[in-house]
Amino acid sequence: MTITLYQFRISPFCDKVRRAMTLKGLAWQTVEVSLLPPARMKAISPTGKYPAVDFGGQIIVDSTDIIAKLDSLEPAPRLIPADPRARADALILEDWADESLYFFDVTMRNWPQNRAYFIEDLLHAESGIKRRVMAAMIPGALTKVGRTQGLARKTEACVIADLTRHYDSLEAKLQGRDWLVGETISVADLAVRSMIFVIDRTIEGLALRQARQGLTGWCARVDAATL
Ligand SMILES: N[C@@H](CCC(=O)N[C@@H](CS)C(=O)NCC(=O)O)C(=O)O
Repeated sequence: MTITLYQFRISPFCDKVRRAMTLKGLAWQTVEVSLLPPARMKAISPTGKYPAVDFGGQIIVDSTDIIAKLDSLEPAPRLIPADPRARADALILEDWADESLYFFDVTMRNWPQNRAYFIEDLLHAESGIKRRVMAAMIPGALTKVGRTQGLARKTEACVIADLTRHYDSLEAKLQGRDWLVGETISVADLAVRSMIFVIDRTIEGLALRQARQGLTGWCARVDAATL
């Protein structure tokens, strides 16, 4: 079966799916999606969000659903734990990464001191007039997303304090353990690592992560298994 990943390369949700497929030893092809024109974004994914994966004609949208499909397609190694309590912990952590940590990416990468890097990451596949239009649009569009969710309404100091608390929680959770849930790598590790990967591309996020030994060691462990 041919597997095609439709992606924005820099999206942490797409990174999560790529890591899952690598871990499972699957082969896939990649199609980079353009942000313009907006109508085209719904050509493959009805929600206009990516990743979307075409599994031999069956399109699945949303990294959580894609990972469930990958577990049924190639059960080893299993990413969604079989044990009900471990499964609950892994899925709750995945959702926390996707719905909370993600907004630190959206908010902090859009701060003026981090923006040039962000625009470069987002627009790596674009050129010419399309690139210039998008570079002008992106900061405003992301500010709107971040303010609607709420995090981008906070001061930089408050956002950094919130991220510090989250990273302290992860550091404590990882003390004496290799993985976030149970004894093996799971979807929780992939989801959280993918978010930290993009938050690392901010000056403040990188400094907070590098100051935590357990978290940094775990990042290297997840990368060794999934990149
Ligand atoms: N819950 C979705 C979130 C995917 C998502 O938000 N992707 C962003 C890129 S990081 C996107 O496609 N945004 C385009 C849009 O919102 O129109 C998942 O896990 O796949």
